[in-house]
Amino acid sequence: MMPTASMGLPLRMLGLGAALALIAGLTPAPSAFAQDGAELVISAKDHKFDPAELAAPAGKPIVLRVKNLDPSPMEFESNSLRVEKVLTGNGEAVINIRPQQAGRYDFFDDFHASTTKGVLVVK
Ligand SMILES: [Cu+2]
Repeated sequence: MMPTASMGLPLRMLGLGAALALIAGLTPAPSAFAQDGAELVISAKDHKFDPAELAAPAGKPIVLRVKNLDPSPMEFESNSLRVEKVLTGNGEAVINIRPQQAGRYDFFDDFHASTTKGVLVVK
C-alpha cells in the first residue's frame, strides 16, 4: 500500500503543474509559441471590433486573444482563416491561427455580421 500511495502524490502534482502551465500559457506574457509568431489582442464593444484592423507577419503562427466586452454572446468567425469560436457575454478566448500567406483575411461576429467586422492583414 505505501509505495502506491507515495507514487500517487507526485503524479497528482505533475497533473497540477501541467494545469498551471496551461493557465500560464493563457496570460499576456509572451509564450514560447508567441515568440515564434505574433500575439494579437482584439476586443469587441458595442458590436464593433477594436482595432478593426490587425497586422501579422506572413508564414508565422498567430495567437489571437479575443475579448468580448459586450454582455451578449458573440461568435468570432473567419471563412478565409477557417476560424469559428463562440464567446459568452464578457467572455474571452484564445484562437490559434496557422501560418498564413500575405493577404487580407476578413473576420466578423457571426451573431452581428452586419455591424461587427474586421480584417487581419498578413504581410
Ligand atoms: Cu458561425
